[in-house]
Parts: sequence; structure tokens; C-alpha cells
Amino acid sequence: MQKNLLKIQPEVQKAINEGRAVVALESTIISHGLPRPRNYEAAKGFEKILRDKGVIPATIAMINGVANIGLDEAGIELISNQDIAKASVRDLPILAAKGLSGATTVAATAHLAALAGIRVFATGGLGGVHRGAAESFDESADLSVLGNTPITVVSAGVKSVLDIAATLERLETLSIPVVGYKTNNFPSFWLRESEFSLEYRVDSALEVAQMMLAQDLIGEGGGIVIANPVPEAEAWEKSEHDRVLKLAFAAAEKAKVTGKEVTPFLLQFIVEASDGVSLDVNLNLARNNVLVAADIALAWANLGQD
Ligand code: PSU
Ligand code: MN
Repeated sequence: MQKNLLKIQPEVQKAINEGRAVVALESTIISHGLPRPRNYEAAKGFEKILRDKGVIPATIAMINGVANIGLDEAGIELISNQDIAKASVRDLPILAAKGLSGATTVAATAHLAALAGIRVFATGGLGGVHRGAAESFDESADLSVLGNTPITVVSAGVKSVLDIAATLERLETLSIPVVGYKTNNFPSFWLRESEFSLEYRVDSALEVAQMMLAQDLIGEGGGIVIANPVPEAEAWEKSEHDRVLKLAFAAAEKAKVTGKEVTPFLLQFIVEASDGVSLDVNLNLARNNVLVAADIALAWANLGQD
């Protein structure tokens, strides 16, 4: 019994074969990270940003047991409007065998994109080490998968609801290069900054492409994290962010939420308590990551033609 488990859209396959710029996009952010109907608008919007720059978008998802690299309109509608599973790498074989659909996380998207030969990927925020992980062991597979997957991920750092210090430590242990894009500070999703500075920054997409080439030649085979802060004018106001997060942590404690429920609880609370402001910031930072990923993919494609 042989079944084709990887379906690469012809347009995406053609661009990969010709060494043209392609950017992978994840589907968990659409299915589980943003409310309807803004999630559908976001999915279409991210693809349009890429096309307007001459880059081929490849939104990735499991559809009826098949890993789709690049979605058509029906695929975008499915990830936007149907209740499908959140799929990390370990879920892929299960969904495939059962013929089920799933929205791919950063880990699963990076893994499938790399399988297809895509080198650049834009997301919102990376998964990381959760607060209290020393007891719960809750650390996203995004980290370990990026440790051995050759792809460059553009993200606005990690959400301040995670343990940022521990996340940066784990990225170091996993030998994943982390560089700030036009910043010396690791961004914390809704804010341009965190308490943590970065040792290295890059100031152009070309510099990232050169780093990717070097990673291929003398790196250890894993990915690269580009930490790209939300534009100044679009960032959440720090005092407001701090106020709402404090309320959110207090509410979670009061409601006695634990384990896996903590993050969804906090995120929903934050969107509501900020009157949707945090959601606007979320969309803006994701768009900004797509823009930077497009520039990196174009620089990478150019490098290949020298
Ligand atoms: N961070 C966000 N929004 C998201 C996610 C992360 O700001 O929607 C999603 C991404 O798909 C990421 C996943 O890969 O959550 C991590 O989930 P977990 O911690 O369960 O691995
Ligand atoms: Mn987890």
C-alpha cells in the first residue's frame, strides 16, 4: 500500500525547482491563534503580502491525511472555518494514517517545509518554555524540532506569557542561532523588547541569507531564528500590556487553571481584557514577519544565482 502523503502545489514545486523565492506559512495561527473571521482575512492577507513582493506563498496544513505544501482556496477556507486538530510533528503520522486534518504548529510546519525544500518560514511567535516548566516539563516541540530542521524562522520572539529566559537557554543548548533583526534585544511578541539582549543582530536580509549559507556549510544542520520586533507604531503600549498581563495571571490563578489550559486561558483573557488591542498587535507583528521573510527568501534566491 503506497499513498502519497506529501502534496506540493504545482506552483510551489515549480518555484522550488527554479530556485525562486518561497515562504512557508503555518496554519495553527489561523485555526487556533486568531478568531473567525479575522483568521481567514489574515491567511489571505499573508499570502497577498508575499505575492505582491514576487514571492510564492506555501501555507502548510494536514488535509484529510495528506501534508499539503501550499493551499488552494478550499484549503484556506478549511483551516479558517473548520474545527481541526492542532498538529505538532508527532501528530503527523497519526493524522496521516487516520486520514484526518490538522493545523500545523511551527514545529510541524518547519518540518514539512524543510521536507519539501523550502528554506524560509514566517510565523507570529515561536513556542517556547512555559512558566513552571521545571515541574511540568512543558516545553514546545518548536524548539527541539528547530534544532535539527534546516529552516529560517522569522518570529516576533516569544510571548511574554512564556518563560523567556528559559526559552533562550534552551535555544542555546539546541545550538540554534538567534539573531535580532535590526535590534539588539529579544522581542516579546506584543512588545518590541524584553529584559533580554541578544549577542548578535543583522541589519539586512542579505546578511541573513549569508548566514543560512554558512549554516549549511559549517553549522550543525538545524534552523535559524530571526527575532523581528513589531514596528514601533504598532507595538502594544507597555504599561497597558503589563496591566493586562497582571490581570490575566491573577485570573488564571483564581480560576485554578493548570497545565495545557493555562496558555489558551491567558490568551483569550488578554484579547478580551485589552478590548481587542492585543489582537491588532498580533496581526500587525505577523504581517511584519511575513514582509521580512519575503525579503530573506528573495535574498536567498539571489544568492543561489551568483
Ligand atoms: N505563539 C503565538 N501564537 C500561536 C502559537 C504560538 O503567539 O498561535 C502556536 C504556534 O503554532 C506554535 C504553537 O508553534 O502555538 C506552540 O504550541 P505548543 O506550545 O503546544 O507547542
Ligand atoms: Mn506544550
